[in-house]
Amino acid sequence: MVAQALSSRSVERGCDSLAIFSGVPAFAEPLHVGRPNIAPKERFLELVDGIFERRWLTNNGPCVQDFEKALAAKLGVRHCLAFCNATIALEIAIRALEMTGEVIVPSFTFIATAHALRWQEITPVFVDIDPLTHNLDPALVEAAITPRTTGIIGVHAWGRACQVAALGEIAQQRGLRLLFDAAHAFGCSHGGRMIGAFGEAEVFSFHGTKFLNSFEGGAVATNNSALAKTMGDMRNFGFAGLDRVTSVGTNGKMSEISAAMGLANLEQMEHYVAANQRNYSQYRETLARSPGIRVIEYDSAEQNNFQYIVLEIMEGGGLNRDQLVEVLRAENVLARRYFFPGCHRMEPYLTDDPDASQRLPNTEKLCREVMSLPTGTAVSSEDIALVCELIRTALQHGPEILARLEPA
Ligand code: T4K
Repeated sequence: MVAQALSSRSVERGCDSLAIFSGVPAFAEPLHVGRPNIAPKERFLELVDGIFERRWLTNNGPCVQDFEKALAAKLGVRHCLAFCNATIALEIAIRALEMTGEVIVPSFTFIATAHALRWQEITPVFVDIDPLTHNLDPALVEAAITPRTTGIIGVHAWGRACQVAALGEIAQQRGLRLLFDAAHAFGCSHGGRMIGAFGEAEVFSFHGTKFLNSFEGGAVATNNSALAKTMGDMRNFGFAGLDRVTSVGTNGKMSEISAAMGLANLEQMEHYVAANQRNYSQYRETLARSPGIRVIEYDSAEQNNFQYIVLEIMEGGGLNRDQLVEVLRAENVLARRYFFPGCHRMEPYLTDDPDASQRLPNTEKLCREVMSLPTGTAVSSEDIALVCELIRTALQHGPEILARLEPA
């Protein structure tokens, strides 16, 4: 979205000009969080031509094989298996790792992490996160282990790595399986090593909203060849060869058209990182001096994909996060409250354990304070400047806005 989206009015004028009062949105069209990064159409169509010529549409076709090779090379892992989406990939990895009973996960994640367990009659045990990193707190993980615990799934929220060494140590000492949900973390590193090589396996998402997309898609990276073989069979109905089914399986295959999009996007990866990093720096610099806002940080010693612009709107100031989101949505800036309200407040988990929130104070707080802003290749520098102006105006005039929204 570029200049034509900007309205002529200046947002410096004060809160009268905000669309929540004036009804005239700053953006003529919605500015979304999660607009896909899209490869040049010609390159994608070139790969699609090959699919048409070969008449090979799915079932481990050449595009999928090329995509898997390219992913494994990028991540520095022995195996990278492509899947139809990350949710099925998580389910298969969980099953292949023989997790049962209880598995420790954060509640501060997309619902798919918890559902991938519960779908298989495994209880996700929600553990609180570190308020700074937004990732699992290893000390609390250790404290949550029971005789029924069989595994830990860490989530690298926003692409920032979990404490993989501490979690690895706990898993090893307590005989637990260790899997990472790396849905956000393609192209990110930890300790100079690409995320993908940690734990027993790591699961990426290539959904349209992700840094690297294949329309829908996912992958599991692992250095364990036996595990890769098991997951590969499960992905294909349990077939271990022609006419030979050796275990129960499902259909988790990636199609050729998805792999073509994945390959075309992979070639653009550096361009996407550069755009995201530019956007992130602009948001960060512009909002740096705004009281009550914290823009999450990325470790400059690591590789980051900068896919998420995540703000914490501290409570106790003027507008709270929900009110700010409401003000922005009126302007057509569709900020999102990921991962509100937390998995533990969604069904069936809320009914299973209605008191979980008491154990999860940091999750609860972040679910009230965190919001994501639009970024990616579809967002221009002018868009960001205007979004930041709107945020600053809204926060500066917090008390006045509140008084007008909720007249006494
Ligand atoms: N683990 C974690 C930690 C995850 O975050 C996710 C997915 C998963 C596992 C599971 O991965 P997959 O099975 O999906 O591969 C979105 C995505 O659907 C979901 O993939 C993602 N996480 C989650 C964080 O966000 P919604 O319900 O917010 O999607 P939706 O439809 O509201 O889209 C978000 C925005 O993106 C929209 O406002 C418009 C824009 N958009 C979306 C699509 C699909 C576009 O502009 N174009 C598009 O094609 O879940």
